[in-house]
Amino acid sequence: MAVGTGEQVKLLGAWASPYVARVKLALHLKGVSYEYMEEDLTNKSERLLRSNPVNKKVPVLIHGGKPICESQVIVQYIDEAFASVGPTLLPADPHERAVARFWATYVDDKVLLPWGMLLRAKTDEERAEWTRQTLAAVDVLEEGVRECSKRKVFFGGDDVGYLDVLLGGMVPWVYATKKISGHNFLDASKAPLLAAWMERFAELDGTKAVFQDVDSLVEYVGTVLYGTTVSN
Ligand SMILES: N[C@@H](CCC(=O)N[C@@H](CS)C(=O)NCC(=O)O)C(=O)O
Repeated sequence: MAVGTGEQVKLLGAWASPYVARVKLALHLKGVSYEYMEEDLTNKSERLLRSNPVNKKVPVLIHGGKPICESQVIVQYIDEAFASVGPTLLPADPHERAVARFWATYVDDKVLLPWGMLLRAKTDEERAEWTRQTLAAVDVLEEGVRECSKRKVFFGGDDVGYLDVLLGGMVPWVYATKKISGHNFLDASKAPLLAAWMERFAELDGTKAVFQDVDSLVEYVGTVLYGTTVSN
């Protein structure tokens, strides 16, 4: 049962997914209980195909039998549907809300995309190019979030907010990527604000319950993305 509504909440996910992790983070931070259903993405269930017929991807949140797709949309939905419980994730001010959404979209389009390609790269040239693009995007992100964070503890202010949750899904992947490629994308010398934020975020009780084991992610990249084992 979900806190505050009485309607059942189900999450279709895949354990390694940073997009699924952000939805779990939002549910945990809000204190919404839910049933988690792991999908085999090589053999998608009827439930997934029926719930997300357009993209056929996880995460999908099913609330009271109705599916909601796309992690950013889901996190916003959780904030609105469970407004009476837990912290409010999106800022109250419309402009601040728009800025948080802007950077969330930037993270997906400009940071996660080349990062994912880097982890799938087959040649050194490809790897170098995707690394360059990811590092360039992180540079822009560091400056952008510096503007909107107003020197508060989290991007949401004194408490975790929308952008924290969206970036938070990447945290275990930052550590896994470092083990795999040697690159720490949120290195304190290059992205001091993001690096300090990551340490604070990783220390929260709610995040530890959600974060994937880093060595399992490293193994996942070797066996699932490459089809071989990566030594770390
Ligand atoms: N934009 C989507 C991306 C979700 C996504 O890429 N999910 C991956 C797992 S990390 C997936 O379901 N892949 C299955 C497929 O592409 O067939 C979101 O934010 O929810």
